[in-house]
Amino acid sequence: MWVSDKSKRRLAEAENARRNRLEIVRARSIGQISRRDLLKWGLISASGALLWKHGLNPFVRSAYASGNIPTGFPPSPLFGVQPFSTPMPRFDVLPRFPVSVLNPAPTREANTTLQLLDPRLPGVVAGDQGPIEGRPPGPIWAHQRFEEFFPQVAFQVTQEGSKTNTAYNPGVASNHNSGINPAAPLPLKFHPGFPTQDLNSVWTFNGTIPPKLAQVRYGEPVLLRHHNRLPFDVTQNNGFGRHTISTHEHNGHHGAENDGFTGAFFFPGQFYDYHWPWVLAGHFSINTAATDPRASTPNGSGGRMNVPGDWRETMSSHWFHDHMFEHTAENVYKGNAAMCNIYSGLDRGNEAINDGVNLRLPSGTAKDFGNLEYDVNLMLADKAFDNNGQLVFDIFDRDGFLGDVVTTNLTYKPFFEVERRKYRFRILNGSVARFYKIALSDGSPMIQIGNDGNLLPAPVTLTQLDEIGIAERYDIVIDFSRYSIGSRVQMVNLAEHDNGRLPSKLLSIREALSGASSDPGVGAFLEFRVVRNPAQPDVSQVPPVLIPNPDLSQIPVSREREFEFGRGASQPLSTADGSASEGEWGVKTDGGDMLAAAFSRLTSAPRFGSREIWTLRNGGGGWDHPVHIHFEEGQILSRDGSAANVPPWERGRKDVYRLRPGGELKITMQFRDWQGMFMQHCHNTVHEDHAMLMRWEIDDGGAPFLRPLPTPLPRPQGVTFRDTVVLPKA
Ligand SMILES: [Cu+2]
Repeated sequence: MWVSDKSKRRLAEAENARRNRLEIVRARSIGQISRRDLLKWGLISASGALLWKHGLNPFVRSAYASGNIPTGFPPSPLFGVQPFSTPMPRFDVLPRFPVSVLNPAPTREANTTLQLLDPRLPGVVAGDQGPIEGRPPGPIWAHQRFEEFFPQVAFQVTQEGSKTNTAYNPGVASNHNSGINPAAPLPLKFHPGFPTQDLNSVWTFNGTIPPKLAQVRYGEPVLLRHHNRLPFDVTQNNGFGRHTISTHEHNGHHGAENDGFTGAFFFPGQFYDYHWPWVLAGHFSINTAATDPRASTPNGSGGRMNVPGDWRETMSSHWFHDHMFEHTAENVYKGNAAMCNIYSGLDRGNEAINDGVNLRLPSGTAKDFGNLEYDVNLMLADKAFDNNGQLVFDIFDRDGFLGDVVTTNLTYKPFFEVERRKYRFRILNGSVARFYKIALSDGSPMIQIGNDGNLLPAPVTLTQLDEIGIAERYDIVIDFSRYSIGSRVQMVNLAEHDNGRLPSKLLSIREALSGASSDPGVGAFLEFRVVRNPAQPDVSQVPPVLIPNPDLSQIPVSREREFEFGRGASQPLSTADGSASEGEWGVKTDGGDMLAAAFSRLTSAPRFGSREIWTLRNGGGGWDHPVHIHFEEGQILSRDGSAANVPPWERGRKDVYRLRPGGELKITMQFRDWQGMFMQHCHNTVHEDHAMLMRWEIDDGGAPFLRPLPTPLPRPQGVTFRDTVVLPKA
């Protein structure tokens, strides 16, 4: 490509600006400077935009000719790599261990055994000691009903810097993984033609790629022991990422001590035990005698075991990721993201068992449950790289960071070999701020069967999916039997961004494939190659009825609340102890002030066992917010005032609610089974970090809970607690 001298000069300027800018990003990421400092120095505006000063703003659109979006950096190098030149790795299945492998054994209350602390930790001097587990101590943070739901399966994972994967387990034979030999060591690269990531450029589960998959089933409680092996020294982060973490099982219906509360983070050298009981919502109030065969779980030998709870609350596709206060975007982007498939009698991951309950969705037949041959996890995430090919992130785009390299399962533009039959794809938008609108390159149909954790009441056939918001999951079925062997068809992104606030334009398939978009995230990002007929006939089904919604009409509504998500937030609380954030994005509750996040502030306290209606309103038309409410999925009652505006693919249970520009949603949810402090926030994680997040809690269901709950303040020497500030209408 011919580049003029002027363009070269401007690219050099941009590279220089990038370096200056990254110095500030780095200083901010390790707590050396605050937003207030940046305001004082005149480097950012009150709205959070980095000002054009001292060469700090490298984004000069015209410098890059076409093909750049505001990553905040010059275009990412692609090292001459061609699209669709490498296979897409399937997720790396986490081994399921007996709990007896955990040493020390898990405990109901946090394990406060002391260890010597590393003096590189913040606020630590040689000789200091601190607890081995980072979970806040005492009865309020004990695992609820631990003995009743004593874990039967253990996952043991680390968070650590980039290393080569020598234990890859895709869970399928290599002919179902595009021929990848799992025994071959897998260095941490986003494409075999890209450079290996430096130790502290990428921090993933177990330090490796592909992303990890946990396979669980209802009625089988799990203990996930998460070891923090990130650098003790907070400055060892290659420019972004915070070494403290809190792991959120996204939409888990678990006690809050296991929810990855943003203020319950833990330090390098510590572990945190997350207890996931895997009960159906309504466990203690509906179908308590477990007589309904639809509320059930695979028994391991082709049959079912009934479980209590409401079968219409059965969930299928989760993910888990970091929730560190003010640093979630950096940490998730840096690699803290995994998926979790939940199996049940209805959705057991076996397409052959014909028992009148099993929906027989595409999966496989060899195992009782959890077959992955035709049930494929896809994680979409846009990334950006510096001149050396190392992952970079820019916290100064407060609209929302956008990468210019779209990856699937952390691989740049891969291909995936398929058979002529039906496949299920569990698609996760694991990006920071990017929405995707997915179509197939030939315009042929896909069948959407799930939205977020839940299967829909009925499948929906679409030639273009809706824009999938950040953290949303769309489960779809594609039938490749319509193609001949040798055919290729691509998954295409039609949603063009020119900033992180929302998609700027939706393109036709032809436009998206033409390469004319200024957004390199647009176009084909994954290629399916139809390589053979299936060895066995495809016996999978997509039944016309999947999982209907629970009927809540007989359950009284105890309270209605209103939340407005917008810009111009204020922070009345001190930020000195780290529990309150500055930031322009905020949440206005029940007509009060637009407030920036503080995890020491209780905004709403629904009553244990109650049902409420929440209105979620977008305070502006110039942005979209995918709002995530933790703990129980909800039903959308209306969109912009009318139930008719709720599209068929949003009529199941949801945990992320796209507000759409200027939009308003009414949702209803229940507050059952478990207690503690939870959150509601925008899942554009830049908005979340700056500071569109609020704490709510269920605290009146009896001992040991208190109203309000004390706020944890983690330190390496141990978690202390402070008083909680309660909003008057909470
Ligand atoms: Cu947002």
